[in-house]
Amino acid sequence: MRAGKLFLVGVVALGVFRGAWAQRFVPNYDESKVPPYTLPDPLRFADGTPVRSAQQWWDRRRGEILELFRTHVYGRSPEPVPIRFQVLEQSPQALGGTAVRKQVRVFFTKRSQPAMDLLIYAPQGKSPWPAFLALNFRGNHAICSDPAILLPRSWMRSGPGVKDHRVTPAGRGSASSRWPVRLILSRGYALVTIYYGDIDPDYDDGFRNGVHGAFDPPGKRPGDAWGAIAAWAWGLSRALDYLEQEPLVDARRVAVLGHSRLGKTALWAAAQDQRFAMAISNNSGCGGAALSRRRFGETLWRINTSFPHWFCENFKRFNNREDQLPVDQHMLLALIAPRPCYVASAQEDLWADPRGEFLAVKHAAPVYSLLLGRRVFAVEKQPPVNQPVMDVLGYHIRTGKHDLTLYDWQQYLRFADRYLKPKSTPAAQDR
Ligand code: GTR
Repeated sequence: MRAGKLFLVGVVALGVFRGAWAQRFVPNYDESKVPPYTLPDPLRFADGTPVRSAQQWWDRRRGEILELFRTHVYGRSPEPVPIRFQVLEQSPQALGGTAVRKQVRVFFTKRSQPAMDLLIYAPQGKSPWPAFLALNFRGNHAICSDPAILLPRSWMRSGPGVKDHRVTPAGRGSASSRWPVRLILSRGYALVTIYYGDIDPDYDDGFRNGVHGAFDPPGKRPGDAWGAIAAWAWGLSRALDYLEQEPLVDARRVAVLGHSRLGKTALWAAAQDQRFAMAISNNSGCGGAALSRRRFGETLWRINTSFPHWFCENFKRFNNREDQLPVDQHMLLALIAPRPCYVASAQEDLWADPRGEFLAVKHAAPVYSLLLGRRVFAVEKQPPVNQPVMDVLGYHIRTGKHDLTLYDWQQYLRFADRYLKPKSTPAAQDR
């Protein structure tokens, strides 16, 4: 008993100490203090020889880079599993008779837990529709005030309408500013969203709950075991498995989108799963679109200290040793090539290093150019605020804070109009 108590006190003290330590971190926001760095070249094999053709990229280099991210950054996910699903609810006359709504529970195993609830809104009329697939932070019911949306049953961190980590109806519509549902539908897209905590609750529990608990073999976790970001990304791929059998959605025209930690997740999902036709990273920052070597704003040490469960254990070896990493985040974007990929920053979101996000796009561009046989994203300087650049790689920095806004969505819809609408799917044609 005594030893147990002592242990508990120790663990709590350690937690407090770690928290205080993390708080003392002073981020660098001064461009002149960004250390000099050399990025690894996505178009050179591990042995230093150049990648000369698209064929060589597909045959060897892409696989090498994917392995490096699995081993050192996000960890290795389990193989896909056959999913089961149950349609929980549907209505052909949702949102005041303007939309089709469907809610589907997807199970990863033969058991009832863990399971994720997909909320699908589609325009009325002739399906299948191209779609945005996006995880959400606060529950499906928070994206819109539609009273028919089922409440999540999973653990949720404190916030509007959450009591003792359980969701109450008070949270309905509380995140609706991030989800312009009617606009998305009016433009001819479906929206599919899932509460990310259904896949894996976002706290450091030693990987016991969520899909980790269901799929991790017993015993000590290896250094490259999947972290939470990899788990959420794996869940997105299982959602796409479901969408392949969903008549409302054209699974060959799905853009995977995410904000912040879920932007990191969207990128890793698209990098691994080439069925995603498009990737959209909104303010994803460190471990997402931002170059780690710049150490501007959030650094690897800081992210691995504040969120020890997000990446694989091996990633922590690169805390304050960014130059030793065999990859940087431009190579994550390169893994998505030649599929359309859009990265968005916000001017006041220095923590996420807007310039580092832009530079990752720029340094991924040579891979796109090689695969598409033309110069892609010929942009030398970071564009001014609110002036998006849209090639098959897209980028904008908008005014304002870390958030997913209507302005962001308006650009994503334009981008999707170019690349996800029939007659204009260059990625599909080029491949
Ligand atoms: C921050 C974290 C960022 C970003 C953000 C979010 O605390 O430092 O990397 O992921 O959370 O997801 O909201």
